[in-house]
Amino acid sequence: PGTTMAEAKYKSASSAIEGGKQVVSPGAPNMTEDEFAFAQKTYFQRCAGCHGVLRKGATGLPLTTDITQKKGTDYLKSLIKFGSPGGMPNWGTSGELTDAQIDIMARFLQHEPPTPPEWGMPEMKNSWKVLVKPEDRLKEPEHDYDIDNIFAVTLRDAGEVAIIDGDSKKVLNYVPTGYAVHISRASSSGRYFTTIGRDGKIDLIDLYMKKPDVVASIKIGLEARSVENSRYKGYEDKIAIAGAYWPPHYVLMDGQTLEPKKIVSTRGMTVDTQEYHPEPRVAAIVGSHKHPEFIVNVKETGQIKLVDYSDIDNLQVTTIDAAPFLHDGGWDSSRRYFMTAANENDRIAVVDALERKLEALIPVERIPHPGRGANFIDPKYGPVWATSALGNANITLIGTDPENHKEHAFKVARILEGQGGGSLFIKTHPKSKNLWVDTPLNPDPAISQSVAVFDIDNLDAGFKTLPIAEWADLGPGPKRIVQPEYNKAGDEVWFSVWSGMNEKSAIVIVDDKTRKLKHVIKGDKIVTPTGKFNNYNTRNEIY
Ligand code: DHE
Repeated sequence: PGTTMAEAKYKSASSAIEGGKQVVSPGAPNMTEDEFAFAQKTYFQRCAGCHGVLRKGATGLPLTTDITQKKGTDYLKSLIKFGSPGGMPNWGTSGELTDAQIDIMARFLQHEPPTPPEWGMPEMKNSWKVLVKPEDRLKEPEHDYDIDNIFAVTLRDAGEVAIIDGDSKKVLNYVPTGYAVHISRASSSGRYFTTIGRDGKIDLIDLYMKKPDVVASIKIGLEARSVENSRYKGYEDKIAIAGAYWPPHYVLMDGQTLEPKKIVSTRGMTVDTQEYHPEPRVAAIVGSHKHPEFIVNVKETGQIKLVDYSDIDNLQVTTIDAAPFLHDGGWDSSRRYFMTAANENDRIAVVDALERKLEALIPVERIPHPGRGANFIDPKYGPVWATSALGNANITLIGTDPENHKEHAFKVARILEGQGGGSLFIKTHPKSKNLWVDTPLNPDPAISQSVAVFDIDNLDAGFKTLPIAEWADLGPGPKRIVQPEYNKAGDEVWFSVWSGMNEKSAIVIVDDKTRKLKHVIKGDKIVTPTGKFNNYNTRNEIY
C-alpha cells in the first residue's frame, strides 16, 4: 500500500536546517534564486526525512542528479503530483503543493543538493552555556513535590517543555527549550531532565528548583532527536550523550554542565551492501545497565554502536551489524536486552547488552514502531516485550525469557489485532493489567482520536476503546491521541490530545483500574503536547 499523507507528514516533519549555498549544476534546468530558495526550504521540510539531506536515499529512493537529470522534468513532475505505489505520497493531488510549486521542485531536483553547514567543536562550544554552575546549585530540593512523580511534557510547537507535578497535576514551569522537543530523559539520580529539540538544542532542567528551569544548554547539531544519560553504577549523572541527524554524529558531554567532550561521526558503510553513506542519522540511544556504555542506533548504515564512556580519550566502540533504518526501542524487563526496530526493514533487532552482541533479528509485519515498547507477563508465553506498528494493526509480542521460556525467547510469541495501523506508542506498567495502544496516524478520526486497551490476563478477549479526545472536550482540530505514559505509582495513564498549533489541545489522565476519566489538563498554554516523560519510569526503564 502507498504511504498515507499522515504517515508522510510523520516521516517528513519540518526540518530545522537552513543556510545551504546555491549550486548551479550543468545539465539542470534554470531556476531563479527565489525558486531555488523556495525549493530548498520545501525539500528540507517535506522530502529530506525520507530521501536524505544529500539525497542519497534513506527510506525513500536516492535522488542524485545522475538519476534525476535522466528522468527529466516531466517525469519528476508527475511523480511528485501523483505519488507512487512504492510509498511516495501524492503531493499534488492531495492539495499540498500546486502545479507551479511542483514544477519548481522537479527542476530543483536536477541541481546538485545544497549541503548544510557542518557543526563541530567550535560551534558547539560557542553555543554552550552554563547558567548555574554545579557548585552554585541547590543542595536539596526547594519544594515538597515528589520529584520521582514529576513529568516533562513536550509542548511541541510552543518550543517549551511543561514540568508538571504528577500528584497535584500543577504545571510547575513552562520551560523555554529547543524547538519541538523530541524527547526528555531523566538523569540517573532523578534530579535533572535532559531535553533535546528538533533543532539540536539540549536543555538540562534542574528539578530541585521550586520553578524547575534550565541550568545548562548546548546546540549539538542542526537537526537531532535523541539524548541520554549514563546509567551504569558509579556513573550516575556523570556523562550525557546526544545524537544528531545533521551533521551525522553523536557527542559525549559532561552530565552536570553539558560541556562537549568528544564528537564521533557516523558517516560510513552500510551493513548490507557495504556502500558508503554520507548521512547516517543517529536514532534512539539508551544507556546500558550492564557496562559503562551507551547503545547508539545508526539509522541508515544499520549499525548499533556500543560506546564505552569509561575512558573518553581512548574511546572504545563496539560495532554490531544489525539492519538498516534502525529507529526507536527500549529494554526488556531484565534490562539486559535492548529491543529496537529496524522499522522500514520490518525487523526487531535484539542486542544483548551483557555479552555485547546481536542476539536476534526478528522479522515482523510492516513498520514496527515500539516507542520504548511494553513489558509484561503473558499468561501463556511468560515475559514478553511488545510493539505496535505504523503499517498494520498488529501488536507483536516477543518472548524475552531465555531461562524459563526458551522456546519463545526472541521469537514472535503471539500477535494481537489492534484498532488499525498508524500506531506509534504502546505502554503498560508492572502494577497494571492494562496494555494501551495509540493510533494517532490512522486516517480514520474515530481511530486516531481513541485508544485501544487490552486486559493482559485475557488477551484473547480483544480490546476495548476509550474515547480520549471526546473526554478532553475541546473544539475542532485533528486531536490525535498520542503516547500513553504512567505515573510513578502505576495507577494513572496520561495521554496527549494533540491538535494543531492554533487549536486546543489537552492532556487526559485516565484511572488505570477503572479505565475512567480522572483529570484533564488544558488551557491556552497547553499547545500541541506530544511526549510525556515520568521521571521515575523514564530513568528506571518502566514501560
Ligand atoms: Fe519521534 C522518539 C525520530 C516523528 C514523537 N523519535 C523518537 C526517537 C527517534 C525519533 C530517533 C527515539 C529517541 C530515543 O529513544 O533516543 N520521530 C523521529 C523521526 O525521525 C520522525 C519519524 C520524523 C521527524 O522528522 O521527526 C519522528 N516523533 C515523530 C512525531 O511526529 C511525533 C509523534 C511528534 C513530534 O515530536 O514530532 C514524535 N518520538 C516522539 C516521542 C518519542 C519519540 C514522544 C519518545 C517516546 C518515548 O516513550 O520515549
